[in-house]
Amino acid sequence: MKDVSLPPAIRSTCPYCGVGCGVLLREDGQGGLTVSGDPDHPANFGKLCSKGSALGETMGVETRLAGPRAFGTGVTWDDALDLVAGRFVQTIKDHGPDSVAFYVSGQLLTEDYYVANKLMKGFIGSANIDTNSRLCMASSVAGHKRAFGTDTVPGTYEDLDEADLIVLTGSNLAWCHPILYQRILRARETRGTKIIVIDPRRTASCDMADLHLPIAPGADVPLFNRLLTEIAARGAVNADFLTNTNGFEAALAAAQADGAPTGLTEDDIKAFCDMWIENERVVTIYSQGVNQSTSGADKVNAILNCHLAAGRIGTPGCGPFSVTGQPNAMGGREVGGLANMLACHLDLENEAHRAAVKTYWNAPAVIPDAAGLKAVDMFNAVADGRIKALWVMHTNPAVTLPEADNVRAAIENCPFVVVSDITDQTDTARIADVVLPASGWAEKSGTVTNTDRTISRQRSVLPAFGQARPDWWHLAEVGKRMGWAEAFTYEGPADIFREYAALSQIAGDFGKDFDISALKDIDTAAYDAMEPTRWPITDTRQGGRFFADGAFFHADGKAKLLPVTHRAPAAQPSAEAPFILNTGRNRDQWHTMTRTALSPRLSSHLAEPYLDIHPTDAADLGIAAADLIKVSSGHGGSILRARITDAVARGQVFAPIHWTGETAPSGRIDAVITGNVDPVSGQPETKAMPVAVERFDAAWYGFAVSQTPIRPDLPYWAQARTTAGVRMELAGSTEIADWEAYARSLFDLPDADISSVIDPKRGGARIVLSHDGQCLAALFTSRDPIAVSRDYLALAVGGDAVPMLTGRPPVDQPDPGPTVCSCFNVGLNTILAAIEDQNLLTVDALGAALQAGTNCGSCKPELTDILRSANVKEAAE
Ligand SMILES: Nc1nc2c(c(=O)[nH]1)N[C@H]1C(S)=C(S)[C@@H](COP(=O)(O)OP(=O)(O)OC[C@H]3O[C@@H](n4cnc5c(=O)[nH]c(N)nc54)[C@H](O)[C@@H]3O)O[C@H]1N2
Ligand SMILES: Nc1nc2c(c(=O)[nH]1)N[C@H]1C(S)=C(S)[C@@H](COP(=O)(O)OP(=O)(O)OC[C@H]3O[C@@H](n4cnc5c(=O)[nH]c(N)nc54)[C@H](O)[C@@H]3O)O[C@H]1N2
Ligand code: SF4
Ligand SMILES: [Mo]
Repeated sequence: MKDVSLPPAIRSTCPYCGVGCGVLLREDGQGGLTVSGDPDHPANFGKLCSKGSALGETMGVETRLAGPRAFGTGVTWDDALDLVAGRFVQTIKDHGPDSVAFYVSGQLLTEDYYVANKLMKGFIGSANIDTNSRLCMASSVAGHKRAFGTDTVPGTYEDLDEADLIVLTGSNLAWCHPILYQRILRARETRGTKIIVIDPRRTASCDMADLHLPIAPGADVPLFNRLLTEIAARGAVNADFLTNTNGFEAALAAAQADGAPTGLTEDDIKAFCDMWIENERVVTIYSQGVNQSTSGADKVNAILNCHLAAGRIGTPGCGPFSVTGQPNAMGGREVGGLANMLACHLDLENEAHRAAVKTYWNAPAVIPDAAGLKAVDMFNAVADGRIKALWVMHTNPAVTLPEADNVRAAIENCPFVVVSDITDQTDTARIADVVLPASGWAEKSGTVTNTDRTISRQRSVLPAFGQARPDWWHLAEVGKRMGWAEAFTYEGPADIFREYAALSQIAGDFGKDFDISALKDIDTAAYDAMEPTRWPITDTRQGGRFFADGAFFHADGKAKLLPVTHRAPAAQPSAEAPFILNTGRNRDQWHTMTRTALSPRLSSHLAEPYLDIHPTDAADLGIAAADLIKVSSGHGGSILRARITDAVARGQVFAPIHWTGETAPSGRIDAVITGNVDPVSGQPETKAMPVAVERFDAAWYGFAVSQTPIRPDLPYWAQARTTAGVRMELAGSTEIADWEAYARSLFDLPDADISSVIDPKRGGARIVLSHDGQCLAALFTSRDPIAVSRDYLALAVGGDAVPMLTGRPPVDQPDPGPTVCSCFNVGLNTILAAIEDQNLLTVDALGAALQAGTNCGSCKPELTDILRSANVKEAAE
């Protein structure tokens, strides 16, 4: 029976990755949300991954910014907006339009993004608007444009259901697009789809793969060149389809001449080519292992060359498939949010396009005819004083750009910096002059476009937090105050969307692919009710795949195969920096963690920053498990926890990107990475950085739990939320004479009751601070990496102080161990015990026994791994 007391669910879209899953949201009556998957959304049919399932826990009242702030104090909206508009106007007057810049984000809604682009390119008259998509999708955009004459993802998600072979290259889909990965696994079960993973690391995505190719970092071009050579040699070229293309001969000649080493065995390469050529229906999915490279655009074209040559594009189960990272990475490309695009896939360099857009916007400024500053250059220009006023929206560049410490210093020294964010507790917001409170995703309305061109609505379900306002409103209010009231007066997002859809008709009339003009007269009620819908959306065309008909978007209507050959990563290992640092994502965290770190269960999957290093390398460097490691380059260093694993090859190390000044100041991995960019796309190389690696010699190591967050002054600390407060890893480089006094000042608890066991000889201490017998905080230290029952202690704070002093759970209270399944909160120790007690052999059996892995399925690869090693151990015993 239906529960009539529940408010109706509102359909919206998950604000994290580019899969673009539909969610059903309900107010829980306590200022929060309940979240479930939308069974009717074509991206996910009701399923959600661990991050999507935990959305309700990440609303973060305690970290939200409630009102505008300027120069460290709260101000009214009017004052804040006047200040921003005034400073931008003055800077432009004194130094010209190119002295200001916007740095925006693929997480903005299309309506926000559209207004930002219009304000900068049409009214300020500069192309200095770039986005974090430069760090993410730029190489794919460049590759698509070179091959297709347009930035189009040809295929749809249905292709994943209908393929015979799926190749993942530079994509850890199992962790980064989990719902698509689950979709592929279903295809594998139902129709036997084969999976190949090309990745220097063995990732969770390799778990179910038929073949893992541990490619040398940066060697995708020679591998796909080899494939193209084989396609030609084995008669797999589609001669009919080739008539729709140019450049095949030159591309093939370049491929044949390449021959650069790939780091793979001849058997592996042959197996790859055999499977690719023998399976007619093949989808090649690619992501940051391809894009984030100084040869990123060439890698994309090497992949596209193969699909074009074989004519495997735009038909069911076939095609190259660039998966987008952020929820609206695609929408940002459509509105022209990048410094080298105009709007609606129109081109800055094209005079007719510029004139049409200028007329349509009734724009006063001369629209620039050349690209503005791309992200890395933009922050170089901030550093050297060319940019004097900067507005950062919905992104955290002081953490996520290469040379992050230099970027942070540049922002600090810039004469005027505005940040629009939901919180002011970020590395970037902390150093801004003005911080404007943005409405969070569940409080605002608009549209996003996902990886397969499906436009979905985000709908507001909660009232705005404090005085927060949507990002488009920040921009429009500033635009009005800069003197352009008419152009920036919008009632709401529906107004903006209509204007945008009408502009897309102009693009369509120029022969562009991006055309949603059938929606240009949509009324606000229909906009509010809009179902997920895939573009193009015109009077004659709705959704579908591109290019099967051989019609491309270069002037002659043909596609282009490009001659590309291997270029090694820009920086090469040397005696000073012999290791190659690769970076990427964790399953349960989103980028700089401003939202996901608020969820205790997401935070317990991997609770601190780490460096994966091969056992032989670790042994050579005298690094033991759980030691700390220092990685460094010429301009920065990071201290991270050692994870010794043969998932990385010798000579390579891997670190996650998520930790910041808020959560682990030494874990800011982009401080180590140099801003070398792809010459075509401007995308920085963040996956192949030569670094020095050494053991970090700490005087002591510690683990702490506390009811309230703290910010210690130590060379290493990492903090994660728990349901009881926070848990922290610590390391110090000076000897502590009085541990009790140290603990009191660390937790700022001068008057708490204290009990302790001190072992000065071993540099060890166990200290519990309490009030009325209830633990407020506890600290455990040792000269060596500390062994205590972390997951027990993390939950015990706030409870009875006495048993905690041992650092071990009482016998009747088992320690669950680190979380593996975050949906049902199942820990490693619980899983190991169940495997042993109940003799479990399969992931399904584990699911039946503990529920682990039965909701989103994101932890299934780890469960397989645990089963494998547990059963191997048993066999050996
Ligand atoms: N959980 C989670 N999911 C996310 C995000 C998140 O923060 N957390 N972020 C979203 C965003 S914005 C993005 S862009 C996507 C990114 O999604 P992915 O691109 O899948 O993720 P990454 O971990 O950055 O990198 C993918 C893989 O590239 C491999 N790689 C490195 N160098 C090479 C190489 O030279 N060749 C090849 N073939 N592979 C290489 C790395 O080892 C890594 O496993 O994820 C999205 N989804
Ligand atoms: N070394 C290395 N560096 C990388 C990468 C890598 O793989 N390796 N990946 C790169 C990639 S692909 C990406 S996409 C970037 C991501 O990097 P960023 O975009 O810098 O990271 P986020 O944490 O997503 O930043 C989003 C910010 O927006 C805020 N926010 C949340 N909701 C709203 C809202 O509604 N409005 C506003 N105005 N703000 C909001 C959040 O609090 C947060 O501060 O990192 C890049 N950097
Ligand atoms: S796969 Fe997960 S993070 Fe991505 S959109 Fe779906 S629920 Fe959100
Ligand atoms: Mo991204």
